This record gives sequence, structure tokens and C-alpha cells, in this order.
Amino acid sequence: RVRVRGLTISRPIIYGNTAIVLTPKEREALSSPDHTHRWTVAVRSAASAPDSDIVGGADDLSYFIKRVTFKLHDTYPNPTRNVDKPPFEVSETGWGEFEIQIRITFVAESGEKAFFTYHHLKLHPWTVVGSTEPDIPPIEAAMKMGPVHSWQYDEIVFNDPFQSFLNILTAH
Ligand code: SLL
Repeated sequence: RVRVRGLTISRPIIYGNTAIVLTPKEREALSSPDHTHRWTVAVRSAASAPDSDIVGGADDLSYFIKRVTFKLHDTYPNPTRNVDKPPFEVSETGWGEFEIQIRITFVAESGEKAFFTYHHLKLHPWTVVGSTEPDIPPIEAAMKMGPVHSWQYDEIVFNDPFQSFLNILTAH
């Protein structure tokens, strides 16, 4: 297996979450009535909109990503969630914000080590700086403000990639 020395190739990704306040009806239907929000954390191609649910096409990262592991807060059952096909996302309900560890594992042909990052799950909208309102708006106000989005851009960088992996990357 041949490494292409001196070459660097990167792939742009976005990761983060969208959250929305549950309606009273939705809350009643849950087994955990203390949950206030529904959220989705995801790793997506930076070429697509964060909210798109496209499988295949521009958002399909599975040509180089084998698995995304989302490590949730220990208050969740089975907090380590492995996602082995797109969309690389986890949807849950809950009441609190916390740090989600994200581990991206690459296809076997890559010979690359996993990429680690984390995302602070964001449920609550910000209020205007300098306002006399509390930092976290009351739930009724938050509901009217609509979904909360918190996404960040990153680039996964591969140095001296194997020729076979480089072929896979450049074929997409
Ligand atoms: C906090 N440090 O105290 C955080 C912890 C935990 C979030 C947030 C529900 C889990 C479940 C949930 O939202 N946990 O009931 O399954 O704010």
C-alpha cells in the first residue's frame, strides 16, 4: 500500500444540532414528561443545508466515513450511539444541554485514525444582549422563537493518504 507523501487532502463537514420545544401534546405522549425539547445532532457534508434529510447525493459521506459515534449524557439509556449509515444523526428528546462527544471512523481502506470532536448541545435561544430578560427565555417565549440551530464548520484533514484512499476521495 502506497502513501502519497507530501499530499494533504481535506473534506469539509458541519456538525451540530437543531432543537425545538415540544408541544404539550407531544410531551404527554412521552414516557418522560419532564422532557421539554426534541433535538437532532448530526454530522453532515458542508455541501448541504444542515436541515436537509437527504440520503445519498451531496450529503452522503459514507464513501469515506464508516461510522459516527455520538456519546450522549449518561442520563440517556445506551448513551453511546453508533450510526453506520447516513444520515449520521441521532434524534432524542430531553430537558438539558450537555457536551456530546463525536467520533468519526473512516472506511477501512483509509488506514486513518478516528477523528474526535465535541458539540455543546444547544436547546435554548439566546436573548438580546443588554436586555433585562433572563438569559434563558421562558419556554412559551422559546416556542414562539422557533427552532434553535447550532452548527459548526470543520475540515477533516488527511496527510500522506494511501493512494487507494485518495482515489476514493477524489472520485466523489
Ligand atoms: C444539566 N449538565 O444539568 C446538564 C445535564 C442532562 C440532559 C443535562 C434527559 C435524559 C433522559 C436529559 O435531557 N439529560 O431523561 O433520558 O443541565
